[in-house]
Amino acid sequence: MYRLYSHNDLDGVGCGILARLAFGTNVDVRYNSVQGLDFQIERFLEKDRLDDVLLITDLSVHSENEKKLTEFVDKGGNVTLLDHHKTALHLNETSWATITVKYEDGRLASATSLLYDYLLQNNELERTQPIDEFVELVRLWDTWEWEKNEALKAKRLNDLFFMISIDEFEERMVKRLQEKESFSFDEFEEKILDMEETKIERYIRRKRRELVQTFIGEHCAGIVHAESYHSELGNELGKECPHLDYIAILNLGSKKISFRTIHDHIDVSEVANHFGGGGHAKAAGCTITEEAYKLYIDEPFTIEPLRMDAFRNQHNNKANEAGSLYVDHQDNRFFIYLLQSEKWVLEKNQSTESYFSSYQEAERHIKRQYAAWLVRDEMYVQYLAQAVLAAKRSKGTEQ
Ligand SMILES: [Mn+2]
Repeated sequence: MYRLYSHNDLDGVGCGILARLAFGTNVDVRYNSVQGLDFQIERFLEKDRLDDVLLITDLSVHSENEKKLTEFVDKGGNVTLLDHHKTALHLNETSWATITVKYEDGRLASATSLLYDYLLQNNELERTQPIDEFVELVRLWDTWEWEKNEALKAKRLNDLFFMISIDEFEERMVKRLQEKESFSFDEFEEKILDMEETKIERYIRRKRRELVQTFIGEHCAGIVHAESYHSELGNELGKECPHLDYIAILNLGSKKISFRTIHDHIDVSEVANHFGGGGHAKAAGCTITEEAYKLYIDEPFTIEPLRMDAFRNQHNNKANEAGSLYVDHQDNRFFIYLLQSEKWVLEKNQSTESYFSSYQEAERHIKRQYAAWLVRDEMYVQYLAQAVLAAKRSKGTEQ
């Protein structure tokens, strides 16, 4: 009997699907959370199943289980662990684990792609076009390579994974990979994926209007309360407001904060760490401690949401050398214009505040310090007319 213990995300379940294709009913597949695997392994080892073939994918074991698995293998047990997480690299020292973060050609590995290679090498599975495509989509998703390759199909595969149960997903995929000549979504799936996409877009637009910004420590943080779609929200809000160092997404029900950043120079795992949490450089989380409650909920509670830049302007556009006008909640007016090559002037209420070598730097400054937004054309025209008039009048009094 084969046993596959894998992760309960798309990459982990991708491994389950490949195992199903290779071993049919002769495999017992269990999906675990990161914390759940060690418990599952302990139960397996207690039964001392020397006839079984144990495969562990997309997860790693703690040091005590590492020791126990080595003992189990030494007395004849059959164990293979395949993973691609950097944190598991030390397991390469054992005889039963292979951790591959990157392929030789530079592509990042995923558990599903590693298990596919393994099954092909051991002649447990035959290479086919649809399986190739499916494995590549899972790999693109799990390694985030889909973003730069704009492989939307990979994102949609993961969306589908979350919309139906794991059992149904597994069943649908196994059937498709056995029967079809290429991998695609069926009509029903396309329909619900389109609906889901629209729903996410609307959700993000609504949440954008609730976004507030404040300085927490050295960082300029965007704060939003949301229960769902944290990855999409963090990504979209981050891209729309690149002056924010990171986005903190709060869920009061679960008492959790998710941190997301689009910037390479920000490490949100350090932010999460400060409150006893952890994660990756671009995505991390923690529970809402008393300190975090004060900083992310209590103090920002009275801050007005960050307004959006006017987007249908003909005249008041960004990086306009003749000038762009912004305001803030205190009704301060900010005017940015080009004085000479690489010298942009920032005026606050018509007196020069500072100089910047690029428009982007000037805008970043007023957005971070004042949460200012680009105003609509009407206000821009009014502002310029008043400035012209004021100049004429002051000239008139001189004469
Ligand atoms: Mn993975």
